[in-house]
Amino acid sequence: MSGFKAGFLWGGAVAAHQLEGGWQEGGKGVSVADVMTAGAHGVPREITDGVLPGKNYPNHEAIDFYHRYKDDIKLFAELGFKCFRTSIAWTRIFPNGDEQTPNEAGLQFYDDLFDECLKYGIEPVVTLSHFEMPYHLVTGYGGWRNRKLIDFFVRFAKVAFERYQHKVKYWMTFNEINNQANFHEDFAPFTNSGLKYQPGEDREPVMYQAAHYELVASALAVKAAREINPSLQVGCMIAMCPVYPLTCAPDDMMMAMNAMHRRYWFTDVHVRGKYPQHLLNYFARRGFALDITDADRTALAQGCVDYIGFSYYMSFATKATADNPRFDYDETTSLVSNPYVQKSDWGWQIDPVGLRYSLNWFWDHYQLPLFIVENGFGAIDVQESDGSVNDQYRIDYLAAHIREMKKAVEEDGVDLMGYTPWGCIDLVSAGTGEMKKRYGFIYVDKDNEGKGTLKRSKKKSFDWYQKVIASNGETL
Ligand code: P53
Repeated sequence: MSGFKAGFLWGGAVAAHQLEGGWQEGGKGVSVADVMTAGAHGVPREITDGVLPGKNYPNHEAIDFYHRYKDDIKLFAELGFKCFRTSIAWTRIFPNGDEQTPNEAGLQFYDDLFDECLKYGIEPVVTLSHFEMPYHLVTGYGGWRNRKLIDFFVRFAKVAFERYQHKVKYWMTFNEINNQANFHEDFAPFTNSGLKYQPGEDREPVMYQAAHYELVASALAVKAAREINPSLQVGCMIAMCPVYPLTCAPDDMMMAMNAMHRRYWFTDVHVRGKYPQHLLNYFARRGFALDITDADRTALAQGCVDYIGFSYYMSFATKATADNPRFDYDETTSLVSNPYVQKSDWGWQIDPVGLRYSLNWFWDHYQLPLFIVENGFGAIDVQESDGSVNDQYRIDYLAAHIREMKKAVEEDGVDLMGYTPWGCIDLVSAGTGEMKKRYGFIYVDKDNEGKGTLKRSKKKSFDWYQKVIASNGETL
């Protein structure tokens, strides 16, 4: 007997900008993903001033899911998916983000896409904002540093809830909202919040302000969803990389605790509807004067999420240093390598036990249903001359994580709703813009330079995952 509950949501996850392509079709506007070039491991993606000639923008075509979704969903059905997590490209619905009325062609595209899923009994799970906000909101408003974005997002969310309420039950507001805790790099502030910093600008308070507006917008969206249709379930989406102390030295433990505070306070606000005191004290100590109103506090309290969606790829480690007596966490300098785990080719620390730990951490803190909406192994696949891809390493990674997830459910008693491995079909990497960092059960013939037939084929992991789902996680 499997410990996974009846109706456990086995599936796969993607995001619109990473697979759809069709960046100018159906009236779609330019998104932040459309102005990011391809990078590589150690080579950041360039964020250009608009779309410039001669640059390689991998998201413009991606894997052309926009035209091929029917065939791809057929393959998902063959895998036995119970659900399919994708996002709605905000720019298909509101091309510039600040329009009063939505773009009907964009709305129709997602009607057709969700219908295609439902035809096979696959339940769509939808993220509203997954690293693809309208670029116009960056150039015209400064991104989420501007309070006006709350209204634009809530308008978008309401349109989506109203239109798809009978097709989509499970929603998430902001993908990996806490990535921007890494505010010294340009990637997360831009993809999360459309933030571009001035040279020399104090980045940290800007990040907190943007995150605050997003949390208010998220809470208002949750409230709106309940008013539109009480059966809708709206979750948050957190990037979970648990931060371990490098040693059991008490100061290392304090450093790890503070790192967890700085990365996961977002969850506190989403779930409990208010800021944790440690963060308010930190704002006071640093002299951050943020625009947080009484109306915002009321909104946060009235818009607590129904479940916690999270991604899990890796764990982090940290240690205290003599020059940091307050244990302040800075994601670009505070992390150290964990000597007990292996790393992927992209330096991500592989740690299946960390998934069990993370499930327990969330459950102990919040007692809300949990949904693992991303997990996976980005790797270089080799297609043999007969077209096959022997991705045993991916099977090993996923099986090890599912084993730990099972212990969290069966032995530790966490309430887990489902599991959707990332990039179930190969797609454009968010972090690097590469095609060669692959996650899929389905291989897509396309390379980093954008060349290839886009033909789909099944990898070895396809048959494996099909059996995992069919056995409700018993056959690994
Ligand atoms: P890529 C960083 C750390 C953890 C998850 O990532 C992250 C990131 C951002 O790179 O992103 C999530 O494609 C994200 C997806 C993304 C996936 O993880 O960089 O929600 O959009 O594709 C994997 O290998």
